[in-house]
Amino acid sequence: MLKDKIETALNDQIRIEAQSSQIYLAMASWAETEGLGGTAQFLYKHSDEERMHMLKLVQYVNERGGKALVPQLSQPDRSYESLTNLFQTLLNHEIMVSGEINNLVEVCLNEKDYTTHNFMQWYVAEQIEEEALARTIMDKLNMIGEDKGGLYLFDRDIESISLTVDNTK
Ligand code: OFO
Repeated sequence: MLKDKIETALNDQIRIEAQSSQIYLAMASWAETEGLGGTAQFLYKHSDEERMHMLKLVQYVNERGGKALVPQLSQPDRSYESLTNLFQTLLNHEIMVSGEINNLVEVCLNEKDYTTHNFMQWYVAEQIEEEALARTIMDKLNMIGEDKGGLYLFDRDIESISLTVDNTK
């Protein structure tokens, strides 16, 4: 049985993962309308992955005798100044998420819930990968700058970048 504090913290994380999925969906849609098809596909995939992260938490909470809450979400930004602006927003968001996951891990330790602590390690590892990937993308975009040819190649290649992650585990 989950302690109340843990259940609340996990439900907060469900909301964050759902909101991440929503934000990346909005980013994907913006990219698609800007003719950035590769970037759009990358972000649609990213949005799906965040939904899986949410789902894993929903099922975990319910399996442990808690009640997962499906959250209300806020409207994400509809447009971005540029690809660099979009991916900087994504990186900042992932840094925020990593901080929230660390807080959740701390709650697990304080409450001596080692099962949830163990479950959360997947998310800790995932955040390292996602932040690293977002930083690599930002490095590339900073290198490219305003160069249209470079941006064309970036958009073509990003589609094949995978976000790590085996969500089946
Ligand atoms: Fe859920 O991994 Fe990013 O936010």
